[in-house]
Amino acid sequence: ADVPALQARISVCRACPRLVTWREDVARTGRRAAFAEQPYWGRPGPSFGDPDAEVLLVGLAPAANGTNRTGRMFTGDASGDFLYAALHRTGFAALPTSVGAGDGQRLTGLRIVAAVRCAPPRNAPTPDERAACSPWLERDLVLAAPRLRAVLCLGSIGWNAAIDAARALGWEVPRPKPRFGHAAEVPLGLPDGRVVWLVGSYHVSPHNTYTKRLTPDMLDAVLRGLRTG
Ligand code: DU
Ligand code: SF4
Repeated sequence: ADVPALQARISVCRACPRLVTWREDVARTGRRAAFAEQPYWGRPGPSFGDPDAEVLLVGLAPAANGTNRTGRMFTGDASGDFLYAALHRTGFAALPTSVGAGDGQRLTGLRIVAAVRCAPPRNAPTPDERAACSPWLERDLVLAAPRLRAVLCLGSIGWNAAIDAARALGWEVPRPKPRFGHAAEVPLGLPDGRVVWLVGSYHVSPHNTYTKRLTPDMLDAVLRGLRTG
């Protein structure tokens, strides 16, 4: 199956009862006042970006009023504003902003996925929910694998999800388990002998960006490193 077909299957997944309830409740009755007149996506977030990407970016999970509203990864909240501006500065995104379907945004060389595809309460998926969503990440990794050079993980949950998915696929992950850190780089061995780099970055959430734990320059440096290989 190709990338759009996989995303179509993901976007109707109902494997996690708590998250199905939450994503649909927010969409029906929990809409933020500023968006009260908008239809909400209310489903798992499909990947967004270049189907032939050499870089896969792994986020944590959709935000209740962000991706769960717009249906596009990192779109409609402060995290996404910070990320797409950086993707545009570093040549991965056609536009510095991402609004939603029809805005003309386009990524080249990079595709965005998530460790968990449904918005979780308090942005905190349970271990069971992370495990339930891992097979979708594994399939996205398999589809990307022929051209893949790097997997950029935003935050430790994305980092751990990528390691778990890689191990489940039989990709070689160094032992002991590599620790997440900003600009951490770890080689993953694919069954065909190629190396794919696992790269870490602090997450683009306001918690990190407002406090300047993650600055635009820090994220740009990681993204530029991916462009040049
Ligand atoms: O219709 P389409 O050109 O396949 O694009 C669908 C969707 O995916 C659109 O919102 C742009 C995005 N996309 C992208 O970001 N980068 C690509 O290389 C191809 C599609
Ligand atoms: Fe399915 Fe993942 Fe959503 Fe759970 S979080 S319902 S596995 S798409």
